[in-house]
Amino acid sequence: MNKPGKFYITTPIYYVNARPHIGHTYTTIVCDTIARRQRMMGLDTWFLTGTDEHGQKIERSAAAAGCSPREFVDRIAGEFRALWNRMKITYDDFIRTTEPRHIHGVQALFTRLQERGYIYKGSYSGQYCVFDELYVDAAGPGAPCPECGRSTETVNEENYFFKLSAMEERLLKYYAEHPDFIRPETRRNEVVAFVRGGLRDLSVSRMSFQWGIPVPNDPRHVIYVWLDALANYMTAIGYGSNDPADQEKLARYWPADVHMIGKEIVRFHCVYWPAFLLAADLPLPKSIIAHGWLLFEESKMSKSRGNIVRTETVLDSLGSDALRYFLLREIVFGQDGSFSFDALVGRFNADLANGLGNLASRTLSMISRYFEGEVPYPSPSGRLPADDAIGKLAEQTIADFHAQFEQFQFSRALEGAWALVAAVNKYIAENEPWAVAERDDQDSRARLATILYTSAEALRVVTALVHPVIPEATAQIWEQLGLGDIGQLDLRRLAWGQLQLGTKLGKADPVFPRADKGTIERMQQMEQQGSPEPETAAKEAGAIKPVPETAASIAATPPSVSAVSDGAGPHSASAKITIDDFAKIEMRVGLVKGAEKVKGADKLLRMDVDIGTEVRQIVAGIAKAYEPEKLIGRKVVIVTNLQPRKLRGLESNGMIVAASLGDDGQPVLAGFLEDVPVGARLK
Ligand code: ME8
Repeated sequence: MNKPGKFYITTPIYYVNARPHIGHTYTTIVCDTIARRQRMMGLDTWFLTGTDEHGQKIERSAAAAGCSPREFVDRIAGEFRALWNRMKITYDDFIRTTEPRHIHGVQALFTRLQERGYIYKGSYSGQYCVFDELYVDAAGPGAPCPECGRSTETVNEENYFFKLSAMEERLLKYYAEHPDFIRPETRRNEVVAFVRGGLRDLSVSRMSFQWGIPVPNDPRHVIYVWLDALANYMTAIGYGSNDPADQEKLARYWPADVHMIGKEIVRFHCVYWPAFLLAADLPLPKSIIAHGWLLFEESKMSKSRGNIVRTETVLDSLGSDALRYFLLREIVFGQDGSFSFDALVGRFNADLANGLGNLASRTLSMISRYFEGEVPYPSPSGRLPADDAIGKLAEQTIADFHAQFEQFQFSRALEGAWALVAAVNKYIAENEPWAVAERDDQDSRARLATILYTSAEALRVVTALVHPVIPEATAQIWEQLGLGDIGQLDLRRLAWGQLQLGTKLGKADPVFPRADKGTIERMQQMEQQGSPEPETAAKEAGAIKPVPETAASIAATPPSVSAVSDGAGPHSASAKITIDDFAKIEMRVGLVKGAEKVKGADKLLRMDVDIGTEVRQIVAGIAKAYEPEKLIGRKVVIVTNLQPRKLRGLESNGMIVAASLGDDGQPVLAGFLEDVPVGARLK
């Protein structure tokens, strides 16, 4: 179903059990870039993002944070929105799954599936992974989730089921007839293989918790969080509403052109979502594009692994354009890619400050100096092959850039644009306009005009092409070129030679001041110090899994919500956990055998702690409060069954328990008045 002239793109709706990090930002930047470009290509574009706010994981996170689910989701959803606003992400709508419009839409979809005979009542007995919100084939109580390895929980419930098994053939037929439906090819093959392996009916309701959308006419059940979440793509544009304006919007934009997702949620988007839509007799999205993971220290950046980079750190240091450029240029779209501060600063200086920034400032300042700030016209006589070569390269770059962008090959497209930047910088160096300007004859004046026109025109072409990627800097360069508001540009018409003679330049200011040597270290320090993470404890408790946590983050956690509280914070009754939950945490008496400061991290201490059975290395954020020498020989409390995590390249194998005082979370270590043997368990 083709609707020419419109383009509808979505990000996943992000879980609100963790604050946004650079992984979420990556998907959002990719979508924002595509949306900006499609608008510049004249398409009526709708860009949707939002937050996924229901489910057991969120309910537990809120309980652990000591607030109501409503307060909790409002706060974190607000943080996502604030970050996107700060980055000037051009989303047209932000859907929250707790909004009435969404709730009505999901219930309407559920009813429609029921009426069409695809939902029936049965009972489910098996394992459920709360972290993935996924029913899994796992051996029994507590068995690890095959997807993520975390403990699963046993569910014995009366449930509503969706007849997924009935959709096998239809899905396979659909994939075969729509080769572009799932991209890239590798993901498509995985999905086809998965469906060929056989589909079982899917439980689409839960009874064991409340924080969800009630099943219509049976409010003891809430609707399965993935059926709830996936429907956002339609409810946000009016599905389920009777308002004619909503219906018009739905008819205008659905089906979506692109659902952009990370590769770990392919199954939900490429099997469940199309199955729901086929069963409901609704049109399917045109394409689902799965990108790879952003890795940090070789593993997927995720809050639960404790290896995230906060987006704010990069924004505060280098700005949003730098991050956008880096992520799109450095990562081959579709594949996993590593994030590092070194690479970020390296690219910033080489490509933005020295490359594009330098081209802009030298070209504009020479036009100001030699032609009183008015674009000179290239003289028809005395042209050299080098002048024409730049024009040809620019034309080729425009064509390639468009083709590559359409294929989501962002890094190749940018590589091509920067090859043009490098060629023009080289052209300027070789043609030495400053030397030509010294000569006072008419031919030299004409030559100077040609060199500067050629440079300025190439700058204009690159600026227009990369505007969707680095919108702020390019808007400035555009103004400095005297071209006004870049938002008015029609990218379809971009061609070589459109810069008008006599265009009056605006005021020239450098757009990318070089990052100095200290930038990397400052960013590392900002990450080290972090910002208060109110959901840290919450998220981990929500997942009910081993928690890679150390006092480093506890110390940075405000008391009211920290894993260890000074008792000052408000804790509601809903914050209670069962004795079984508590029993999962193994705490033992440890003896500090050695302690030293971690180089370059003023908050961290590295300790060797004897826990009775072995000596563990533990890294904790207590260096501001404790001298290392004074800790040696001290008995402390260690959480011993946490997954190890890396801090500053050092593995921390356990967590030291501390109270957290005041606004800055000053840590005070837990200890004993009586003598206790090393290795004794706390219960
Ligand atoms: O899965 N690298 O939400 P979520 C690249 N609510 N992308 C990453 C990333 C990383 N390290 N970490 C996160 C959910 N992302 C569901 C989605 S949609 C109907 C429901 C991005 O908060 C990537 O897009 O876990 C990934 O798919 C998404 O965030 C997962 O966000």
